Amino acid sequence: MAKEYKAKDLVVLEGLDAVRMRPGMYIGTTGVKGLHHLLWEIVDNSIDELANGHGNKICVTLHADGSVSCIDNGRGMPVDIHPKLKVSGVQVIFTELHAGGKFESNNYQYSGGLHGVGASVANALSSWLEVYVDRDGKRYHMRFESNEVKGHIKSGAPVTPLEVVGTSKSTGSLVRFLPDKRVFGDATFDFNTIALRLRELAFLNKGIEIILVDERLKGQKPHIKQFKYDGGVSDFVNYVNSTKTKLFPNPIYIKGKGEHCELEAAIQYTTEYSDTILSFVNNIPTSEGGTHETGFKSGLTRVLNDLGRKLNIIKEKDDNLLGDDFKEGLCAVLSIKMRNVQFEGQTKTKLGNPEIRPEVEGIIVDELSKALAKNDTKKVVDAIIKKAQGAAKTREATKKAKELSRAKNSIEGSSMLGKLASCTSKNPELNELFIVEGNSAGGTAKQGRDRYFQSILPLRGKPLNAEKKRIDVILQNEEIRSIIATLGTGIAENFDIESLKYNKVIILADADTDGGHIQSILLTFFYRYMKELITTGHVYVGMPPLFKMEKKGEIHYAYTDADYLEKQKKYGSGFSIQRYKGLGEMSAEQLWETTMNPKTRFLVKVTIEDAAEAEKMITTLMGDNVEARKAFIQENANFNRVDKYANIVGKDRGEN
Ligand code: 0RA
Repeated sequence: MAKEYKAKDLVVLEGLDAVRMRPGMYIGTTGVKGLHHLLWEIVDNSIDELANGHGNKICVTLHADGSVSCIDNGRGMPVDIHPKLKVSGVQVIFTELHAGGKFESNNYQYSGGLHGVGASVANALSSWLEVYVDRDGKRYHMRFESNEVKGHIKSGAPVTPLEVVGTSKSTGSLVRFLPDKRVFGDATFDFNTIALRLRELAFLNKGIEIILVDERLKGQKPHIKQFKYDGGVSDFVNYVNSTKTKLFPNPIYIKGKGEHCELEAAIQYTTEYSDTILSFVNNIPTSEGGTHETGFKSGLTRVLNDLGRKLNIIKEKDDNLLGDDFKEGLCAVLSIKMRNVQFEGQTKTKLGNPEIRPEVEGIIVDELSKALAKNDTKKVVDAIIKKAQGAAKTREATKKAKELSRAKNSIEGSSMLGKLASCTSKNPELNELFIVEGNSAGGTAKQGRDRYFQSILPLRGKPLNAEKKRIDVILQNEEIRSIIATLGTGIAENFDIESLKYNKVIILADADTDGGHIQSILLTFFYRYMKELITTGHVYVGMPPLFKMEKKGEIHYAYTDADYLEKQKKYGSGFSIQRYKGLGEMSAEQLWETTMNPKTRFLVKVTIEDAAEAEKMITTLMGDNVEARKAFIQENANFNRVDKYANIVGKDRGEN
């Protein structure tokens, strides 16, 4: 019996060793993103417990030693012996790999979790992990460690059994773990990233209180944020719209249930032209939409057209309004809970389950009709339909503007191309386009480039926020027009990758907040109107250095703060240091050497995830309020630069 137990144990541990062998397969990357993934797996378990009605409070703490803990006041993880695996529930949770869903139990109706690999992945990739469980009047404890045994690392092995270490009057679970430096290097938890996700979870699970504590600040009080939203998805919509002008005071709230899913949604309209639909499946953001979003939109369109006719706001002679017309100014949060989720799409953030589309449409039709049938909602219906009618009117104008722009695209050297410094080569496979922030930096880049294959397009001011305007307005923006004309591909439905005139489109902006903002705006524009340019791998971000270190003719450039500290260690003291505040401070030769020469520069290839993230940031956080945007940028001043650096080390350097 004892032998058999050991054998089983071994199989389990081999599972965790497999995670360590190929972390990427389980958590995507071993960079900052992967590190946070460990925490999400742990937090998701607590959310599941609370969302199913057990408990109401979670506290996440970033400890000074680099570990992180998550406490909840749920029932406490199961401590009894698992009938098949013959070890405690706690041990199962942290040593068994779960392929989607929860381990063989119907205890939870639905459960979240990013990829359903479960908490065991956090254990596998940690130096140590400790669990405390309060339940049945007792306090239980168990500890796991990853130690080197005969030259290889045994991942997440129990080093103490699950044992009673005290008593307790309450119930709950505490998990604390230290991500392993041998896996994640120097990556650290980011307060803002975690706060953003915890806030999202608090919106999606109304009434649950989530607290985030950062104890890592030397000599300072811990940094604490608390999230609790009794209004749930409605509070979420109000938050997204906090700086916008609303068409009616309170979001429309919808709740319903079908054969395959449960649904909650909140809907509001603003005077904006863009739409923000934030959809979620089991608390996971579905940025690429999917069948639930499609069902939602058709339900919304159907109900509003019907009501418009009934109330004679849409006249008999007029056509029905289109789904796109009802999208203008729409802000909605759609959250569904379901089993057997199928994710699809480029970033696996698109719901694929076909049965969900008609089911969501049906729920929306029923529940939205009910919500809008009340007397006091006449004004609401009126406002929404008038807004959509405005959108329909510009639809025709938009069509014309597009045709116009397409015609102009084909005119080589039109007035819009005045600022472009073209390269001499006519070979699109070889040519590079640098989109450079600011006229003066543009000038330097023109002098510094290899004019045979590098073209420079300087951008004067900030190109306008692609999110804020209708497509016809965007097309009238000088900066955007010149980009479209320069690339030669057209946009939106007319986009044609075959006509692309450059192999690499490189965004070159200062490494400061404004530069980061311009970068986000350009990525949002590409994401929205030239998606294929990104998916086919043509978009890059250039990385100018932050520091120049010089000693008696010996020169080194450092590209991040960490890089600088490293080089200081490596090359010793006595260097004079120049900190570059912008591209404009570099000479043409320096810019070529550090940022443009394919042999020595750093380039980051933009992925569809990067662009989606930029878009999400612009859509959900920036809107059109300048103050809110500034505050956000201040808070996130480094704009992923360190992340980006992590992406390129040893990969894209000198690549051409
Ligand atoms: C009782 C039964 C089950 C889970 C839990 C309690 C529980 C798990 C966690 C994880 C973090 N905090 C927790 N609190 C309670 C089994 C449920 C299932 O897997 O279906």
